[in-house]
Amino acid sequence: MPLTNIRPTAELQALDAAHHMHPFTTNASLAAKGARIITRGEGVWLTDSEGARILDGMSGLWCVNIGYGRERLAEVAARQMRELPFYNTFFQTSHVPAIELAAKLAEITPGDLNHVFFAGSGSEANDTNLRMVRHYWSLQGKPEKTIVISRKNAYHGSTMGGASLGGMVPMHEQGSLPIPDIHHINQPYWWGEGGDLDAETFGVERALELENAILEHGADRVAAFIAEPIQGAGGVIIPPDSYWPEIQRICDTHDILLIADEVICGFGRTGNWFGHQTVGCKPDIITIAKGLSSGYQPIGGSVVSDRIARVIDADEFNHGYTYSGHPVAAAVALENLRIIEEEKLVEKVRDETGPYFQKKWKSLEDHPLVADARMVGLMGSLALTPDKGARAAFASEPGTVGFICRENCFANGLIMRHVNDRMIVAPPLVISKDEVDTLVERAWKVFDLTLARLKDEGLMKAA
Ligand code: PXG
Repeated sequence: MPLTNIRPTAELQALDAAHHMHPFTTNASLAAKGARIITRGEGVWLTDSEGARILDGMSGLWCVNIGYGRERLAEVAARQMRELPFYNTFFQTSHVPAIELAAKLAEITPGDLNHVFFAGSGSEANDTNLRMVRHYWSLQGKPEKTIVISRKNAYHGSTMGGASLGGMVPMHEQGSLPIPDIHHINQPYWWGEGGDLDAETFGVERALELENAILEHGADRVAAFIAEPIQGAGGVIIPPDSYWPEIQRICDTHDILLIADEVICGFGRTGNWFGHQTVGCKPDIITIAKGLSSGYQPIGGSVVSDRIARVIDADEFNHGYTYSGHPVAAAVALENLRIIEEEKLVEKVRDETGPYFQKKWKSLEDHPLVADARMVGLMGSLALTPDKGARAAFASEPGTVGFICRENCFANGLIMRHVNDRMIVAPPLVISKDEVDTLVERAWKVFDLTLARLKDEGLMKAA
């Protein structure tokens, strides 16, 4: 077998710096420092090219739900490559993996979400959704219903459509985004933006922004509302309980389609198969990717209700990707779903490791630097703060402290992400209680180191 890391680390880093443009990275700074090169994975553990072991608290990029090193997925991929490595699904043909996977998804998704349009990623799937909801209303004789309402600080991908739907200002600043007819309302982030309101009142207030936006544009202009059940990349923002029921009421009242972006929340992450089941809403379309294949193959898709499919299927939808329903990716995804079922990973997250980790995570609030340590299923975040009583942000540029903390994590065998000054975890769903203990111990140590450095550098100041 060819080795993946036959060159010394420094040589790999030099080639990486010379030729590889990393996503969401200042490549010039990375080049000066050298990327950490990950060579292997097993369970929740990664190994780098220097042989260091790292506990992956982020499941790769929120995706390796069944953990690393699954032989079964490698075997299925090899078998499918030998049998039929590729065929398209465009011209009146289909193939076994795409058929079986679509049927399986119809089975595990609730209600009448019974139809799957495949894509290669979450971004592509959201582009599909954007085109599909507009086309749907057009076929219903309402071509002016084109506006999609989304939220500030949402993440829906990096394509033109995905980044426009997302509410990330630094993304919009590059490349003249958002594209027309996409509007953003405020997010239900109580800890950071709730002011003097109690969380539940704030949740309703933020949901009512949707109704106000619909009334402002006119319901006859608004096609859909898109949202992550729990925002992931935005900082694991868990909305107040009052938020989603109000959103559902507003979508129903005004006949606005609801798209739940399940790219992170799907496939057990929140302790149910899908995040919308956890927050209690009934989407017309869900976006899936990541945990669909546990990241072993790039695949995403849109699962669509009977109501929408009936309309879309009556006409030719001029849309599709070469790799829509790619046979190897579909076969691997199907096997991944079988593993999630056989090992009862959704139930395990809901009843065992989820509640266990949630309690441990909450205990991190005893650390002087930490507040708002919350977790749903195995998706959690906490705020680093100079003054938890005041729910204060740091005086430094947002993200300065989070970045220091993340670097400390990396140096201490733990991967956590930072979003501004929130720290995030979303470990593989196979994480054991012992591994949860290790993660929390390492996190505590990292917060100690971070606090010491903040004091040294005079950064423990509130804005
Ligand atoms: N929707 C959601 C909710 C996502 O989290 C996408 C769509 C896009 O999926 P693709 O497969 O096109 O990447 C995502 C992706 C981060 C981070 O830093 C999160 C994502 C991607 C890259 C980085 O948290 N989520």
